[in-house]
Amino acid sequence: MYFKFKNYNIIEFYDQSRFKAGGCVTCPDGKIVNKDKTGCDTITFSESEERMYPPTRTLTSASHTILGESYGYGLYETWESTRYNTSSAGFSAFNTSDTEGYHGALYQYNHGAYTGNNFIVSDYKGDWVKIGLPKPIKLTRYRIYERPSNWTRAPSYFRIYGSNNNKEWTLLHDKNFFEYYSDAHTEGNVVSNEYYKYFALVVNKLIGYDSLESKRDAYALNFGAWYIYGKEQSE
Ligand SMILES: [Ca+2]
Repeated sequence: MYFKFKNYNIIEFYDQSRFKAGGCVTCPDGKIVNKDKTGCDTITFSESEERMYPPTRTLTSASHTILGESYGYGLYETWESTRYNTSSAGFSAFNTSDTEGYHGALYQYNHGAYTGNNFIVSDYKGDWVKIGLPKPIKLTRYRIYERPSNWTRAPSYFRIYGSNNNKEWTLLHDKNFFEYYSDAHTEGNVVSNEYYKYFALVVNKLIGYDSLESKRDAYALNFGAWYIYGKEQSE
């Protein structure tokens, strides 16, 4: 990783207050410095306010560039484990005018419980949606909205993972109980000290698993929207 802070560059990043600095006007290259207590200067570490990613909910394809926004501009990439059809692929979870949203392949779930073999990390199975952001963020919270006409197919028990290489994943959130609010969303806060460029949502059980009504319809993952909130590092 490489960061630039004021008049010198951060070569290695140990935690939020310790860095190895190089290319500095007044510091020797390779010196380890502290955020507020340094031998040469004070590094001001800052991060943005919590913001929504992507900044506009207008993704129309698996590789979509957002321009003209004050933050979060650049390339957004999405992937999905299975899909019902091309218009309901992973990107549609990030397009709010499309209430149908992401729709996985049929019969991957039985009465809301996952029966397939897809995963992000092998100890937790489920259909999944992944997104790659232009810049890493520290995930702070999320919201997931049902598709109004197919609410029993929305995520109920799920995990959220983060990655910086789209290969190795860190578990950030594990929701293992049913919780939906009256305006058809579930949400949660996430405590994470790391910045990640990729996020994955893996769904093991659908609302229909706990619902007495329309339980039989819960045989595919389908939801309207996934909102991601986080903070990015300021330069
Ligand atoms: Ca949508």
